Amino acid sequence: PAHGAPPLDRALLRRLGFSAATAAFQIEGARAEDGRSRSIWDDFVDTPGRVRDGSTADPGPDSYHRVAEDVALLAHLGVDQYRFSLSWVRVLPEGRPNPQGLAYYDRLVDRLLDAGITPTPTLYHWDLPSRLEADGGWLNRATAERFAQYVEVVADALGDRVRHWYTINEPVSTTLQGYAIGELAPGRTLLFDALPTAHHQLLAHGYAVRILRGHGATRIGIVNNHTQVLPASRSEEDLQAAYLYDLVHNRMFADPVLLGRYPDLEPYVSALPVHDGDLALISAPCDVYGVNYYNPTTVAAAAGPVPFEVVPTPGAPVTGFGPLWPIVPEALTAFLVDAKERYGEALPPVVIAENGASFPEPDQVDGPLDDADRIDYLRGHIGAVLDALRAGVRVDAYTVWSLLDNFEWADGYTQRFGLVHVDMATGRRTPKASYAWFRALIEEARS
Ligand code: GBH
Repeated sequence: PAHGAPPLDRALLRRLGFSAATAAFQIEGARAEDGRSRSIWDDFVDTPGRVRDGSTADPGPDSYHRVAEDVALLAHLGVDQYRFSLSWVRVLPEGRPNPQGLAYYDRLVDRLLDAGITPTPTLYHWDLPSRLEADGGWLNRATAERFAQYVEVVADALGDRVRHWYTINEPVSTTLQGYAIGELAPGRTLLFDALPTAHHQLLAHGYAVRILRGHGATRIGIVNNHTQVLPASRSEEDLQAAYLYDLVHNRMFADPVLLGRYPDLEPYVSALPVHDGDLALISAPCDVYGVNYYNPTTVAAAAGPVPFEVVPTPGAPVTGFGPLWPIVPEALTAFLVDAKERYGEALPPVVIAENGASFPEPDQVDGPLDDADRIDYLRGHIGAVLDALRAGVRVDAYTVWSLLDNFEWADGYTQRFGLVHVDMATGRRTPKASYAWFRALIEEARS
């Protein structure tokens, strides 16, 4: 309960940096402005039937035109860092640098620095240029090389002021939901044939690390989406299914980065297009390891081409996404403790790069929304991070998804994650009760 829970331990809270996150396509709007070209998400939202409410992310929160307002919200919140993403199609719309697109990120970075907030941009949060998808997208190794060219441009433009970078956001979501089952852009349904997209995204990460190091970056990390996997029962079939799901969802993306090898997942791993030297590049040391964490996943055996299925977690309350989004803060502690045990010294300090929840909320408000359920969720999960600290896991920072209500991909505006409510018709921002709560928490940690 929002008002009855024990207070969080201040000595431990002091050890964390605090941050809030967004992503370019989800907040910027202005899809056709200043020379921006099209990404796979433009194609996805312009295809009827793909997005639940038919929305197109434009104007959405319209952050392209509201830099000052967004930075003021961050400054008042008191965060140390702001995690946003850079739009590849603004920066290199036709494969050549676009000064107007770069100028937007210049303004944002300068305003953040003026406000004493560390910019921690993500290089890639799902908006692949359409022209690259036409050549196979992440199925094509050349996309990783194109990505390296984009990173050079960004690092040249911002590297004098930006030292902290995230490379790729949730490659697992792109592989599984984008290319395997088609719920996200580019909407392909290749099932296990999607796995080369995992390797090529990890390769892109490796190129980025090398380039950013050459530009003086001091804090680099990938951002993986992790979940604690729970078998639906103790039956041999369900245990096997849960093991496989953990390999595909968690370890396929963590092991190569942290250990320099893929997990044993035959016959799929030997089919990966790995060239000599790739794994050395992919596993070059990073300074932090970004973890997005939302919920545990209960997995049962299934018949069919994919031998597992996700099922509801018994006894757990759920978020606005429904039964497959259970709220179990202890599962975050368990995941972090397991990761420490599995990876040992190979695991750099963890940054929780996203954590948050959507609940049914109105499109319009006339004052601060009393989102007590979000406060409970955040308090529970920050408490779970403190428990991980107690257990000796190195956690560096905690990031809320999200600063603002925004375009929630295939769910459009039907799911709202913000600390700040956004009226999508007018762009008007109204901080929710959770914003005031998070602000007070940061203030307490700093007092
Ligand atoms: C993260 O994705 C993303 O990094 C962020 O952009 C996103 O807004 C946030 O989390 C919240 O979703 O049909 O039940 O699968 C996590 C992966 C992909 C999970 C979309 C939810 C759709 C709901 N998300 N998915 S469901």
